[in-house]
Amino acid sequence: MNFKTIIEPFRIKSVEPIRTTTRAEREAALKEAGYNLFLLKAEDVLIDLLTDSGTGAMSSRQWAGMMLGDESYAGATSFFRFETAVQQITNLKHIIPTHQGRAAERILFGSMLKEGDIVLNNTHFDTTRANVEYRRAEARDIPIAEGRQPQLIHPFKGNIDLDLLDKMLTEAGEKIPLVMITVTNNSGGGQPVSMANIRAAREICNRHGKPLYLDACRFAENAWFIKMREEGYADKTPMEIAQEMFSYVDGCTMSAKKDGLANIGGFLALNDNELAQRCKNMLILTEGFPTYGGLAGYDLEAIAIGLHEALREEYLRYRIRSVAYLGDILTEAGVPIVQPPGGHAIYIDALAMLPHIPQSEYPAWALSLVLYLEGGIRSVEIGSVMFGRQPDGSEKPAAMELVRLAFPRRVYTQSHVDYLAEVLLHVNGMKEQIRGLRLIDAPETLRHFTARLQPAHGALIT
Ligand code: P70
Repeated sequence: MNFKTIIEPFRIKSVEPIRTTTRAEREAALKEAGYNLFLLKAEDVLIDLLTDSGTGAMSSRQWAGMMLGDESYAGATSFFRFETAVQQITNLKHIIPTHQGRAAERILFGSMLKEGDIVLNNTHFDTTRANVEYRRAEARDIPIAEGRQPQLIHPFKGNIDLDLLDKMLTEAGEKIPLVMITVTNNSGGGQPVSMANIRAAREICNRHGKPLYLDACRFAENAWFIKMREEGYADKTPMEIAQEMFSYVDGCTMSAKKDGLANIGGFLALNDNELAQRCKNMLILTEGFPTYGGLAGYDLEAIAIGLHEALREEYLRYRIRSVAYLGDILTEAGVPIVQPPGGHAIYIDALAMLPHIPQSEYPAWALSLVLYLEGGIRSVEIGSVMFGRQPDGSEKPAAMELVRLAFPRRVYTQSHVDYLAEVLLHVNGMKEQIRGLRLIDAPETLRHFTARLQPAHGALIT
């Protein structure tokens, strides 16, 4: 039988209550949090779409696997199970566990970059950019032009601009120690990168003698989009597609909090023996011995199992469909979102929705606050609070002003999504009343996490 309803491919064994608050309580909580959703107490949030990172529900098999965690300091069985699981997918030689993705970034960039270098990437995400800049190097984004037009439909909007890649490697090759591709492209709407694009980037890097790395956080979702959209892949399994993706790269950084389906963890994987040795030395200095890298043995077990669960077809079909389901309702109602819907999130195009708020007053940030105020929903701004501050201290508006509604994996059901849609349509109906904000206190790097803001015109809603 071919029934068309796509169901959550799991049943629920353990539940966690969520708490409804009143609008007055949320208003007070927002004020208390300096108009920054990162500074709220999670118990004051009804539906938490701040991030899909570390917020997924682990399977009964993962929890069972955790009991097998071997907590030996060195040479733990759990490490070898983890290493085998990662190698089966990536076929990379050195697998270095880290406590999360940004630790892998710091170690890789700390071993490869010097002041004045440039890293090319389809689009760096926040911590990746910050870790490049921390080395006094430049993080340069070169997505295809289509990737910066929210409403435009294109199957692989995450692609890296191959002409620019070749041109930059020709003109400034000596300053570029590595090239990265982020799958899926998080800052650009959770958009996938095609196999053809990765393969072509590999060829270009070969011609210039440069290593190519994947920021692989959402590799399984990317593999699913390739299966669905790219010619020649419909009959391949997500595992086979992922294996081919990794076959083109010299290494990867990974946050296992995404497609590792774990609550914590990550890794750096690479082929170069000498570089791996330097990275391991740095790992020992700040993370831990190379067979645990800052994780417990049981975390390694959870990741080993999670990476493979994330590649299951019925899971990926449900995952991508449940995000698209919200996208369809919003599109139908005329709410401007990044098209087509991404793999892990829906991104609302706040510039299009709130044209009356200038970028200097952070329209996407304002919209994310109103979603919380009206419906208890926590999202995240991907706009000029996150990306507006330049390394020299100047301000430059971000390429897009987006509100990301990220879906934790296997956590919310269809009725949660229906509720979300209702709140979003309500907020869309009052959009003219939403007003912008100004920053009153912000750190120099990664300011979105801790900045405090204030309504620029007396109130958020007038
Ligand atoms: C997210 C989180 C993490 C991330 C990523 C890519 C493409 C590396 C990392 C770092 C971060 C975040 C953003 C807003 C709110 C909460 C959290 N992305 N590369 O949600 O990995 O976090 O393990 O150090 O997306 O997208 P890690």
